[in-house]
Amino acid sequence: MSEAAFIALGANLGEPLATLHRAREHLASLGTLTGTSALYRTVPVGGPPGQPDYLNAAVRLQTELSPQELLAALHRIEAQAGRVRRERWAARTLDLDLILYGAQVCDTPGLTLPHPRAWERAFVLAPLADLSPALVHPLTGETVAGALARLGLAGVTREVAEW
Ligand code: PH2
Ligand code: MG
Ligand code: MG
Repeated sequence: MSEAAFIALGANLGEPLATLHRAREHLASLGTLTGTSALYRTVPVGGPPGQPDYLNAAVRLQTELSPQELLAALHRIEAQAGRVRRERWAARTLDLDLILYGAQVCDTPGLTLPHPRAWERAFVLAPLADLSPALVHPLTGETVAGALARLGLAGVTREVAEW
């Protein structure tokens, strides 16, 4: 049985747009891409000062992979993009976060679903709203559009619709 997964993409080192294009191609090999958000330029949230702005986006992937298999695949794609894990929230060539996997809820050392901070971050919610504004958080019931209205769009600029 396949499930709809929402994956957030972020990059702020190297050549972010080329990296996101390559990442989307890799993601397409994990199932069927059924949606791609617009591309956003966003001010870094947290982490060391002086980082470049991020490019952020999101995709919807219909996949037969389990959440754990999908997460492992996301980590492989990050590694292929030259991701080096240093301090938390440091600048990175590529970050692929599994935001939602159907309505599944889990909290294990390696994987928390939904992604624990997604509904507090406009740089995740703005791309998600392009895909599914009425999508609800499985635990709180808050929609993506509702959370985005609550947070506002400060620091998040829609760059291009198609990329
Ligand atoms: N990712 C982070 C921390 N801060 N800020 C922006 N604007 N975009 C991101 O993707 C991002 C961030 C941790 O993954
Ligand atoms: Mg992240
Ligand atoms: Mg991550």
